[in-house]
Amino acid sequence: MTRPVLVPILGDQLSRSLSSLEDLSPASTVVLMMEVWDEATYVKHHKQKIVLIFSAMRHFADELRAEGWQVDYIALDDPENTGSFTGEVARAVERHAPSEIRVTESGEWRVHEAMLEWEGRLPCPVRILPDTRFIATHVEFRAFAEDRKHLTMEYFYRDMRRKTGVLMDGDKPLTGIWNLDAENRQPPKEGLRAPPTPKFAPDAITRAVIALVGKRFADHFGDLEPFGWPVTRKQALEAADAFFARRLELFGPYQDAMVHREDDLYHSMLSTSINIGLLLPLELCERAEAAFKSGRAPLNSVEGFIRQIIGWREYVRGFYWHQMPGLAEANELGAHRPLPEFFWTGETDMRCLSDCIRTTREDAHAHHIQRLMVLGNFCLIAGIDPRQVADWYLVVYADAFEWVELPNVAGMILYADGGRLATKPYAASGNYINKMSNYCKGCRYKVSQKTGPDACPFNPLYWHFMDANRQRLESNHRIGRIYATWDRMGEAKQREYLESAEKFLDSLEPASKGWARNA
Ligand code: FAD
Ligand code: DLZ
Ligand code: SF4
Repeated sequence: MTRPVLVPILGDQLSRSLSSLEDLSPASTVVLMMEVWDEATYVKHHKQKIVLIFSAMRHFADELRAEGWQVDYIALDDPENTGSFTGEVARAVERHAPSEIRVTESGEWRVHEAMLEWEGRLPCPVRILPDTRFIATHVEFRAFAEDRKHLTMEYFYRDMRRKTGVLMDGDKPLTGIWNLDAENRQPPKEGLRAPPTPKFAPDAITRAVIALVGKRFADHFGDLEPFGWPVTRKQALEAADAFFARRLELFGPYQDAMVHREDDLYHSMLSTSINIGLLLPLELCERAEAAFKSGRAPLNSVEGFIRQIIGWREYVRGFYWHQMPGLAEANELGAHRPLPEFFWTGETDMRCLSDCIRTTREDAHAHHIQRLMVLGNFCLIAGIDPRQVADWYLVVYADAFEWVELPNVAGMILYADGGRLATKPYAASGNYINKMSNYCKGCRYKVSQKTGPDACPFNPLYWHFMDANRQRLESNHRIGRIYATWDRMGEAKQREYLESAEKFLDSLEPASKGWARNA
């Protein structure tokens, strides 16, 4: 009897076009899928994230079986389960005596390091294949990054447009313009409401996983139910259809808007499906392009959506692999304040933060501008320790995998990488939040007040941050000019700002241990 090829498929690799399955036939292959304790607890993921991954894995295994593949599926409560990928691959090698292990590279450094050791530990060859669901290869990103001090996403994005041909006319951008961001960024108009995002009622498989997670991960952050994320490709395609039909049109203009309790707005809500492999990034870009070409959506929205995916998403992935492992330790601004407890409980009078944390807890999701300009901006200007911030983001979002979370946290929001990813820190006072949201109207703090106990805390914190980091930021041409305004204020006003900020920071209760990682 010929020995089979063993193909481990991880929880974020649920695509039929996976490189490890290419050229293999069901008759000569054993697919291995593993629910393992280590992955579910290396940080204490939001309960809905675990439900999403386990349920999508179980559905994907059933789909493969229906196509004739042999799937060896290890459930979490299998009594023999060793709890780790390496342990389960070793057990599967004993069971199946494969001629070879073929695996698509992992998204995360931590797992990649473990995979590299398989070859030495196991009695068969291990082939690690590139993840061809991404558009840029590691080699292409390295070539782009070489000799550049700042990497500038925009130039990388143009390379990706050229490579894919999306929104291109030969080697020129369609209509002559690469980036239409200037037409977007509109504040929300009064009463802004978007068509709802489809939510999917749990079937028997998902209900069983919900029961398992409720029992085994009760101390993890977040609401377990209602759970409505797509867990199959069919459902993910339905969610994409709804986005293209009803929300893409206004995606661009309201991309940066925030409305109290209007959680999804015009965002696609597709990141979980893309990141675990139910949808492919390029197929979504091609559908967006088709919507423009057939007159169903304007270019500013279509280009904005495509830029998020073949621009930002690809760029942060390239950046992660280029900058690891150092990125996980980066703390260029020397920020050491502990994450406040209210990030876990949502109990704060700051209405913007409490709404963003509420949607995070309820849905394991917050949209980009909430993650960037409310939660992220707060962590930046309050000087919160980057490792604690990164843990929080990795725990709380259903779409969080380190390759995409860490560059956004260390690079985009915290400037912890010293400006390699973003050319300036995204620091802002309450004015920005007031302009782009309806949060401030109902807030106990006054956004127009600059200092004192009733002032919006973002106002003094902004100047406290600028003052504390003057040495590093003054020479930055995109932000350095702000110090002229600071200097013009005079010492008494400056002292008021700094004292207000210090008072607020002193009042923050540090997070208790145990939310993010097991002690
Ligand atoms: P849309 O607004 O509809 O955007 C479309 C798609 O573009 C997204 O689905 C996503 O695939 C991609 N995208 C948009 N912005 C980014 C970005 N900055 N980086 C990478 N991809 C992007 N996204 C994740 O997928 N996982 C994360 O762990 C994650 N952590 C983040 C942490 C911080 C601090 C910030 C500022 C952003 C983070 N993002 C992350 C990016 C972004 O916020 C989410 O992709 C987005 O909110 C998902 O919702 P959506 O699908 O409705 O996105
Ligand atoms: C996030 C996650 C969780 C919670 N559990 C599992 C699991 O039990 N089995 C699995 O194959 N994958 C899981 N994942 C996703 C992995 O963490 C992810 O595939 C790796 O980190 C590589 O990106
Ligand atoms: Fe947030 Fe300040 Fe506005 Fe309150 S006043 S919602 S704290 S920005």
